[in-house]
Amino acid sequence: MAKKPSPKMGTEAAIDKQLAPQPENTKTQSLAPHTADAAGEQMNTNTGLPINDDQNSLKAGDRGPSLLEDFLFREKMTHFDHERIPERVVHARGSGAHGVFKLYKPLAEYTKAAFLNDTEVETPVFVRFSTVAGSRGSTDLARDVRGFAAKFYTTEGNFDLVGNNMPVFFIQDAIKFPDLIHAVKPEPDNEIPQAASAHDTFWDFISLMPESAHMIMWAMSDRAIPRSYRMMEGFGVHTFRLINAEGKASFVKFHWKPLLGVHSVAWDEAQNISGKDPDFHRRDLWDAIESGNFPEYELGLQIIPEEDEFKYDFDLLDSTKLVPEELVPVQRVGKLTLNRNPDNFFAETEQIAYHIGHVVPGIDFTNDPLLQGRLFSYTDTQLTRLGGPNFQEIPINRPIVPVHNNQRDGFMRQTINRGKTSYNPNSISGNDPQQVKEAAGGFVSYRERIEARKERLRNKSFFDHFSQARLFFNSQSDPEKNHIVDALTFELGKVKTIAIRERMLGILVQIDKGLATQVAYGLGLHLPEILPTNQSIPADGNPADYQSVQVDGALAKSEALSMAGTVKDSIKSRKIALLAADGADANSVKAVKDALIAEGATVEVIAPRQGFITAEDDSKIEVDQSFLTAASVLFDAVYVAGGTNAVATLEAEANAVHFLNEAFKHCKPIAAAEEAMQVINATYFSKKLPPDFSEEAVLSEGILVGRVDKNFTRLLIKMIAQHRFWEREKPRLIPA
Ligand code: HDE
Repeated sequence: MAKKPSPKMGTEAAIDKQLAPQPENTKTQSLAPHTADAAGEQMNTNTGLPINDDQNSLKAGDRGPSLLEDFLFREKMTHFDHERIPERVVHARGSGAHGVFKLYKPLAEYTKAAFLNDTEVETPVFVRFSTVAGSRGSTDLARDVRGFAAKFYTTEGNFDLVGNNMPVFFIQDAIKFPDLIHAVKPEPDNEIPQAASAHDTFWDFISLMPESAHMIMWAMSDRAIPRSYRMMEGFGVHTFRLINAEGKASFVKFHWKPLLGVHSVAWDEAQNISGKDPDFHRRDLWDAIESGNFPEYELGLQIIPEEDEFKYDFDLLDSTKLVPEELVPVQRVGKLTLNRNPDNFFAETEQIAYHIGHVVPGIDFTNDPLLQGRLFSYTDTQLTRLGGPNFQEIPINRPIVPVHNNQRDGFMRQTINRGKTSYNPNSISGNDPQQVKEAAGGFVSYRERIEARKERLRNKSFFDHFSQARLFFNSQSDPEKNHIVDALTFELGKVKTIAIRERMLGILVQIDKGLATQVAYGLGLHLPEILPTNQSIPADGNPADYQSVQVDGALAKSEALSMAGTVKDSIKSRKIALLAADGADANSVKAVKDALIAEGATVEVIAPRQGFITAEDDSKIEVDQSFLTAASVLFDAVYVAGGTNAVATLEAEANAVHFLNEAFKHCKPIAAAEEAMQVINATYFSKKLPPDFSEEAVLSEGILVGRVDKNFTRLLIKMIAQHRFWEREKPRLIPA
């Protein structure tokens, strides 16, 4: 008979401590027992044997062959040989951070989820951002969707909000996901191209899937090349359900709204960043957190009463559709702050396992066929990626509440379950662990009434593929529209099969004729006649499944879909390049630097060489980077210092002039001290300067030259906060 040992001593007490309920908000503390720190420690093997020599393998004589006996060598090398695990089949490239979520107001009216009811609690969260198509080592700046996955460690278990930075998806049914991913990944014969959708197989598939039209508009927009993970929105994509304590359900769409606004880079810039710093987003996230510029996002909810399920001209269960914010406003209900970098990339960011099925009481699913398929895929993929069914025991995946069930054994089991029973019901252990009654917090699936025939079909309410694609395009500003035209012309221009390009034009023309005309022009092709909507369907497809339904009276424009009106009131955490050389005017350098830093920006002095430059007054100015290590694409704005000798050097320094030309090309704010006009005159844009540097001109053109005083720095800050001056691209003549 099982005997409860008492009193508990030594290791037993330690085990009890681990198994005991954890106090709230203890994800960081719960990771502590698993965290190793070698500071001041001796080196030993995995069995604890102190190591005397880690430099030399065991040999027969000092020049002799190595010996098989060398168990120290073998342990070290065997571990190393097995250090890699399969990367994620999608979203392989990612970066993570710890944070906390704090609620603004209790949401009891809609949900009984504890973490959405208590405004006092700080719920620990781990977020992983990612690209989708590229491998683990691929560039951050690929044109791609970004993953935005958040694991909330709540007192009722883990809730995972596994979203993207775009509110819709390419396909309506999960059964098409393997096809979509096979099409976008590098082509299977030569594994080319890496982390890019600009190739035949992707566009072949897309041109045959009209349902992807809306998502393609997002993927070809600047949303696909964010300036920073800190400056992009997040979306749960599917419609979920919230359930309150009375069992009443509402539909909900989840949003993340970044407090710094939504900002992007230029496509040419993105391609350059990929070469200069492929870790650009990862570094940006890491550096921001290290320097205390904690990324912040508000959790937004679009709540739709159950009675309104059929109120819209699209189906709430169709993940290629969004709910326009004009129809259902986004309520901001709480804030996520990312405040701690991981201690170890592999143990935390790589091993974290998200799953859309990790919900808490008060949050439930709908019958969205994309969502339903995901419910299968996530656990399934972790079994291979993390090597078996015990991945929930990896420290980063453990909930902050203790886990008790009758699951046992399997590869790498960590928990030492006591007792004789691992089944339920049992009488030997008092039927422990006990099921939890609904009233006491036990999870109960939403009692949805379903009367249905089993069949492989899609409802007609899913067939309007173009109205929201058009809504998105029509909602963009002119520069944003131009970027979409350019992106499509670039991507389709890389497609070798002309028939695929033509078929895509057949899709685009159904979204917007002007858009299709411009892309056709760039490709040197004729615009196809507007096709009856089912003609772009594969011969063996079921046309009825694809025929697009045109909806009359749909919303013409939605401000929320454009980035033009985003937050532009802060330069916090922006990176400013300060170009200088020997003889720089120390006073104005200091004035500009101090003013920018006071507003939360980072300033780096870039000069012809590293070390120090000697200023006009003989003082020393520390250089952060030389023109060799720095590049304009890694900065948000540039300022050229004054000082007679400095400007003469910079004017003659081809790299400095190139730096400015490139910043101009990418529509960035450019400023210079009055004397540095000489350097500006060496650029190709000197002929395009505004007639004056009045406040109005500066804030519309993004160029400021003048005497450095309080008004200058005030304008400089206001100008940088605008982010980009896309209007500059209008003449479309800005090579660098
Ligand atoms: Fe995923 N997705 N997905 N996905 N997804 C994965 O799970 C899948 C979809 C998303 O940082 C995989 O652990 C299917 C939509 C993110 O670790 C896999 C379908 C959205 C991440 C998987 C979708 C996402 C993943 C690969 C179609 C936005 C990265 C590794 C039904 C709402 C999470 C893994 C991280 C990862 C399957 C579609 C978001 C294979 C079958 C829609 C952010 O399970």
